[in-house]
Amino acid sequence: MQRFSGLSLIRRGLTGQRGWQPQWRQAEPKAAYDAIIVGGGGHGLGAAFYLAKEHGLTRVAVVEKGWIGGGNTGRNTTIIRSNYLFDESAALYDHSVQLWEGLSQVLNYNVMFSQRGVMMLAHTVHDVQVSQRHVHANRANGVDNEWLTPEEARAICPLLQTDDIRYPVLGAAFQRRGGTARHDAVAWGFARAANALGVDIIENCEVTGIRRDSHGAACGIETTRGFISAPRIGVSAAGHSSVIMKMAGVELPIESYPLQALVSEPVKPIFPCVVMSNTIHAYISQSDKGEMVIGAGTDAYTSYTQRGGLHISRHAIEAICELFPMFRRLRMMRNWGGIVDVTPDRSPIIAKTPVPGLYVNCGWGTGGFKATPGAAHLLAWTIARDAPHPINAPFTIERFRDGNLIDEAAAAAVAH
Ligand code: FAD
Ligand code: PYC
Repeated sequence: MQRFSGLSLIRRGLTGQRGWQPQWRQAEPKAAYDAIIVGGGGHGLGAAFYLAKEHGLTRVAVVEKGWIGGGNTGRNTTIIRSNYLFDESAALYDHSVQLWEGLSQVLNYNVMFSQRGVMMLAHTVHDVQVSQRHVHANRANGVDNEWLTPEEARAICPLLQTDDIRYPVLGAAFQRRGGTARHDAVAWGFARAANALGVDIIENCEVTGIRRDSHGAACGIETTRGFISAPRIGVSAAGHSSVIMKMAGVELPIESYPLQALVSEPVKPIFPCVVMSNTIHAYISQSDKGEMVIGAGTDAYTSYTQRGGLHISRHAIEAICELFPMFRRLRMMRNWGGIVDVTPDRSPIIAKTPVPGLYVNCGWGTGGFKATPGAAHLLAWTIARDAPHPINAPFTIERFRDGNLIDEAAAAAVAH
């Protein structure tokens, strides 16, 4: 790692940072690797890192059609929590939260993981019952979550308006270990650490086909920069997962929708935690730069455009202004969208596929940022051992055929 004294930092800043070394090499594709990961988001970069670090596979390439972190990793509202209902999900998401807790140290890169707490509001009697069920199920699974009265919620988040509004707040579930992290830093930290272990990160290289050998096994990828062979291919391409898997003849039960977010002008630190409302489709936190980061729901129609309908973000802003009247005077700076990959039961797939040598990590929908280190860790395990880890064993493609669904619609938070 490069170290600079204060003075040398100032000198470098004033001279256009000449001499700073890139954090990862711009690798050229080689003819062959031991494993290829398709998709340079946090999940794909993380999987390459864990393949090298924990499984000794260093002839690994991450192939990204654009720039790393330019997909949903760099477009999301960074909410991290593990308060899902079912045992399988609690184990999966809490595995990830535990990895988040040590990630800056493991990567030697500050991913700015901030356990400021995630508050999920209940506005109706039905909301209260569902939320309390989650609190009880979480606690039975050793996942922290607690029920707050409106007064207790206001004590934690004083700007919250609980009464005299269209959807009064009847209480809230609060996971104190939940919070946020810096999205770009997660991609950059994994890229830098994977690169240091010998992984090739190949940007501006689109995968256009998956080649299978005479036995039907995956044996390489066609790309805009030529064919690259590998006996193990992991696809981690979020909204484009079904498109890529179709190249190998695998149909996924996934639909892709735009999901959008927006940020306000920066203001002084005023917002101590994350607040989400599933019922009125809005969620909000404050970034370390001071911007209020606000998220909306998905569009009603499938699409691959990285933007959403204006009425969807307007609805989210109306909800936020109702819950936090003070924010009516904030100016919004920009909005954007990402393409989220939604499964019928709102749970992900991290699994082997019917094609030998082909593995997939997808279906995270609106909620995969929180899972970044966990999904990456489990995908690497599954690729390296050609078998799932016990934590991801239930998250197969076949569960949709066999009926072993893990229905997390109520915990997925964003209506989709
Ligand atoms: P990505 O970061 O999208 O990486 C996939 C990569 O694959 C992309 O970089 C893409 O360019 C690449 N790719 C696609 N096709 C090809 C190809 N043919 N060849 C090569 N590369 C290809 N989750 C949460 O947990 N908390 C949140 O608060 C949250 N908020 C969200 C808000 C918004 C607005 C959005 C859009 C999503 C949100 N999510 C949230 C979901 C979360 O962002 C994603 O689930 C997660 O980031 C997925 O990470 P990934 O690495 O799998 O995907
Ligand atoms: O999964 O917590 C979540 C989430 C919040 C906003 C979008 N997804």
